[in-house]
Amino acid sequence: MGIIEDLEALRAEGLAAVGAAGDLPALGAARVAYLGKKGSLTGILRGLGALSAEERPAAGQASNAVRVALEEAIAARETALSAVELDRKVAAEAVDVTLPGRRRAPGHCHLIDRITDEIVEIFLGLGYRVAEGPEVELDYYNFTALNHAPEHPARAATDTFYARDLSGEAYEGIGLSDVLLRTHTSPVQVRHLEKCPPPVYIIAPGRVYRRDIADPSHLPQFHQVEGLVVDEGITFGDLKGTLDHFCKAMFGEERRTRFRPHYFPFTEPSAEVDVSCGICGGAGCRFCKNSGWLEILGCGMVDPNVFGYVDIDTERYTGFAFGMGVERIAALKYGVPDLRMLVEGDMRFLRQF
Ligand code: 2U9
Repeated sequence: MGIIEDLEALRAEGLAAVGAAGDLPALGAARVAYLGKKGSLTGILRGLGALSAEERPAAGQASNAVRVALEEAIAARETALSAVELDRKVAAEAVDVTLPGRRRAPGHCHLIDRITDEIVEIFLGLGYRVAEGPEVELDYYNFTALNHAPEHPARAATDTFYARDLSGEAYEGIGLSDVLLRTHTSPVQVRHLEKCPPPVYIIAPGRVYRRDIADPSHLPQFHQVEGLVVDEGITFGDLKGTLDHFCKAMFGEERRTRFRPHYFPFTEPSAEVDVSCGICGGAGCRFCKNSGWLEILGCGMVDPNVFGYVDIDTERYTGFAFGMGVERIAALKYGVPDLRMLVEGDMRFLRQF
């Protein structure tokens, strides 16, 4: 067979291979096989040298024509395959904008902060102001000025977190540091009375610390809201009316209150306040341990000894104070069986509020 026939066979075979290439890599392989350095066309061209001078121009032209035909076919096939490839990629990467999104629960205020705000709002509505103070306190403001005797059990290192005294000068009163983590927000109010003369109507929300082991009804860190009123002519009747209003605003207008005698170092007389059970309406049920009542706060008339520490004239002024634990109020309002659930950070629990 002559070289012209070889070239025509190669053209037909090459065009068929180009047409059969299903993707760009296959097309690349066909290009190498027919036009590459070791390809079929190059092989035939090497044979040109053996031809006579008359035969050579026609064979040269024919081989050029085959090369051009194959290059054009490859270029056209490349364009077509690229378009197919692009279509395939676009289809594979397509985003279905009609699919529903993944829902994320939005964050929100912790139950304890929300209840604190609710309590504070009720007293702001009565004209009280918010007072704040340090969580790291002096023994004087936390205990002494609040009429705690030096041997009062709350001062024991087993009940209160004391800062370690690095100076080596032990505090006389208790043989420890006089710096501690406040056990109530009452020192905020002592500091307020030192600075501001009556009339005083303040509410003191904040975090407090007691050396308790966490159990269903105790946490070593919890939150209180305390209130203090000092003015001329303040009576126990004002205290009862104020806290009855608070309980109705907080728990519902149908709720009743009762005051039981109690003892606190800083108030005299003192009382604990119960609110009628919201589950049974006071008839008695498991929630209120069959008593019909739930204990929610403590209160009393400010002890004159406390006024002595802050130089308030006890002939002219009287006052009342009260305090409540926010975790306990939250637990009562929402039926939380264990205070530890409020601080464990389990989202399945916290999301409910
Ligand atoms: C001053 C004078 C008196 C604050 C008061 C209570 C009663 C009280 C407890 C409730 C539950 C603390 O969280 S709890 O354990 N508190 O019962 N607190 S009267 O009396 C004051 C405060 C400041 C100057």
